[in-house]
Amino acid sequence: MPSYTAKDITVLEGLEPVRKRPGMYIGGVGSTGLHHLAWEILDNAIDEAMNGHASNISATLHEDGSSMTITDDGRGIPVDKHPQSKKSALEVVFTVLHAGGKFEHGSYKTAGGLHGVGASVVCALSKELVVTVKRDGAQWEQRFRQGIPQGAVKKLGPARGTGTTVFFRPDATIFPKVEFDAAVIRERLEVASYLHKGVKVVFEDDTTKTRETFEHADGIEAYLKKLLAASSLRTVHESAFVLGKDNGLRVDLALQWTESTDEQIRSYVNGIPTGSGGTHENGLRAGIGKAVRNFIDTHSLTPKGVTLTADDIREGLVGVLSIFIAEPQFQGQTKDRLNNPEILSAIDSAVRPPIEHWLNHNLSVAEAIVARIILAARAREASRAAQQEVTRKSATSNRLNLPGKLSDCSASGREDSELFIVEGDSAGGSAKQGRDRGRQAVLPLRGKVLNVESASLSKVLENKELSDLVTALGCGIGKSFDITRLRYGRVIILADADSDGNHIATLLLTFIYRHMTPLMTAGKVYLAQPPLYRIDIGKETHWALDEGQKAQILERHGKGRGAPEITRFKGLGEMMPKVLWETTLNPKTRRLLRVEVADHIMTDRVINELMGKDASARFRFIMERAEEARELDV
Ligand code: 0RA
Repeated sequence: MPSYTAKDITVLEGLEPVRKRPGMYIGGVGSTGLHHLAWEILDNAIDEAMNGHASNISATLHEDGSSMTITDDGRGIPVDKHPQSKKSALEVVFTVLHAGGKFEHGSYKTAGGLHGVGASVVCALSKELVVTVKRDGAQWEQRFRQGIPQGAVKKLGPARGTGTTVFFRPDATIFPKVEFDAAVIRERLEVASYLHKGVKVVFEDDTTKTRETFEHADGIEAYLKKLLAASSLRTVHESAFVLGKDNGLRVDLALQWTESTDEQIRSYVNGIPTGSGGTHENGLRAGIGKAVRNFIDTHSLTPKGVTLTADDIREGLVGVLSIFIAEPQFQGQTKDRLNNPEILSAIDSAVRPPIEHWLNHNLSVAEAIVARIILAARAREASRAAQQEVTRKSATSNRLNLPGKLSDCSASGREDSELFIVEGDSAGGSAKQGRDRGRQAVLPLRGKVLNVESASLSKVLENKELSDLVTALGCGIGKSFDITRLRYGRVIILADADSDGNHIATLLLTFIYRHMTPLMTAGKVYLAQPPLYRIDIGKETHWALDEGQKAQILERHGKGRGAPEITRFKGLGEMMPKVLWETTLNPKTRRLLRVEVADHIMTDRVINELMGKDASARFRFIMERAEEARELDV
């Protein structure tokens, strides 16, 4: 490696544009932009480690929550004078936009972050930034404010070893909120320790006085293990497929087939989490598909009469993919989908031969995987007929096929229409009378809703309550689910505020999550919030959703106004239609919880574990979901 000194750094431009238009450089001045500052400094430290010069990184979130220090034990940023500008290299790195080794040929390779390139942006947007370097037998320091050096780099005294420490405090005149989120930082550091195996990453959170060390010799293989353990999914084979490649393009991959019915791949580009459908993920899918198909064809393993689709091959697959490329381009609403077209075939051809090789050299593993794939194909073919039947019945055009119990609304099919799924006939009756007939439809559910977690799809479709629901929604089910045919803008579960009600809501949520996932991920599913108490104080009536609200209302309104009268509702069925309208149905006064799926792997775990036999556990599940759900004032 050629020696790298200050003369290798190209001078580009000053920092005024960064302070004028911070969004151009960090994507905005909200929380994401604020954390971007930390990622820039962290990436520089990680680069130093990736290039084999550092093995320890530590990040400290200081007690104030709005300043950080990031340290690495790498070579230390050069402090010698730049021949043209007469400034230290350190100063150039922190005050000149785009200064850094990355764009220079022959200096050193960086696959990951920007190695100094983003440092000046962080400096420009920090009220205070202090760099401390240990190298050449001494400790050096330079201080900056809003990107302006407060003097030259100075020698503090003799020191052993090498390394770089950057303290920075984001500028409150740029960022409306300067507090970092410790959980976000922790997650990024933990993932970094998996994606860069062997690097020891320490997180010191002085806001809570806690300290954690992340270090994984097995890299993303360990990451996959952790994800699988957390999800409690059963695996189809013992050890994962693991690939670590670095010839021009660095690719790390760990794959394992499980009994899950979905495919879950986490992907990263340059250590940054990426969304589904990027060119790297598509390349991976193509590569896996071709490798497995080749193996199956070579060994003539397809049974007569079965056709294997790409989805069958990847059903149950859980994996982590991490790649490092020079100039990633991102697309999509949240800019998290990789868009570099050349990456598709590059990843495809990087993963296909090794996967095929692995299958051929681990025949018992391959056999288990192929059996899993054939099972997926058979299950799909067996359920297709049943699915088509239900889908046919639920065709939007054919209102005659709607379930008899459904009280439809005249606006069905419109975005502002709502379907209330109501537990029990008497509650269903109140809802029917109390609703806005124009916009609100009611489907009462009578019998037990089947626990779909332990039932096959054909059993699910035999269940009257669930098949009525499928028909009312109009989208079909499973792989033929088509959200564009949804007959209502919102689907609202209305169940009693007791443990039975929670149980039913949980069963319904599980059913929707398992067989109509897009309905949930599109944010169409809500939980109604019927009150548990009516509190009459003088002439005023208040409603409370729970004990906490009851106490609050009594505290706020009950003082010195005679004895309040408190009624606890035994169930929705007891509520007069007018009361149900006022408290729970009327969009102007009600509250709804939107059910959101934050993480498919964790949701799988929660459902697998809690939909077992333990009723109290089910109860907890729904309570947790409700807390995660975002509160809406609609
Ligand atoms: C360029 C050259 C050299 C070190 C670095 C950059 C460097 C940058 C950062 C940013 C955070 N930590 C860092 N550590 C090192 C050194 C070249 C040499 O010593 O030959």
